[in-house]
Amino acid sequence: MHCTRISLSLRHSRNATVYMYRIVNLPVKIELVKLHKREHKSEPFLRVNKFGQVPALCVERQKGQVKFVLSESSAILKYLSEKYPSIVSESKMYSDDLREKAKIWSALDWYQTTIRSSAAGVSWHAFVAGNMGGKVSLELAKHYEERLKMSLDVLETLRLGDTFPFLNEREHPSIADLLVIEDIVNLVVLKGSPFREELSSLDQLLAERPRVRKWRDAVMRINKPLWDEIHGVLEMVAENASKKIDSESRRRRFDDVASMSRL
Ligand SMILES: N[C@@H](CCC(=O)N[C@@H](CS)C(=O)NCC(=O)O)C(=O)O
Repeated sequence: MHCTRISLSLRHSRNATVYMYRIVNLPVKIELVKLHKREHKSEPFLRVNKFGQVPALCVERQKGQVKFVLSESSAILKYLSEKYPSIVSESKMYSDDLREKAKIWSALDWYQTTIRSSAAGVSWHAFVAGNMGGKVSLELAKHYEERLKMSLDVLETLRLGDTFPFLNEREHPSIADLLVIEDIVNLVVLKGSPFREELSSLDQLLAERPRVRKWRDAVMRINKPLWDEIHGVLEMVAENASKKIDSESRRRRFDDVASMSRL
């Protein structure tokens, strides 16, 4: 029996892989890994992926007998695109043409050292670290924000164009669009950051970069109900954190007024 199993987290930014499997309906079983419960560092998960990170693709020979494990989202997306060429060519998210494929790889490689490293740095230091038992840091969040803005400017002026909304001026989205967008839309968590007044919000970053905003909307529209289902969790986490900050600042204002009136 040959079965493909994928371990993924819906709480964090590797949603590109889930979006892709579900859009093209790949025969992959998706297992959620709860990072906040540190399941990615648990013995059973480390037996599958020794790097202790999501996503991890795991091909089992038969139940419990692992045949092949692959980490790194872009490698997983490329592997599955090559493995299921008919499915992927129907959705046009990959290509049989070497040059077109190389353009997709180029966008994926570019993303790792630009958008990924900066956007994940901002999200982590402004919000996620606080939820994972660590400390948030405005200084570090600002440092990564500078780099993020430079990367978004390259995306706006050089990687996207006006003819078609997708990367490499493609008429159809590719696996690169699905991955590159994720770290950008994950910036929604900045709503719930204690530094939200000091940092640019996702909406501000997109308002200043109309091509990036148009591209984000186009990737969402590939399958809007599915997009909402996959990204709803993060929106909810950010919204709840933001409400908590609002109510704490209302309570502080109330306490200040109460102590002034006692003077
Ligand atoms: N370069 C890797 C990054 C994977 C990654 O950073 N995954 C995060 C979730 S988005 C994770 O597993 N974090 C937990 C940890 O590093 O301990 C990829 O593209 O797959």
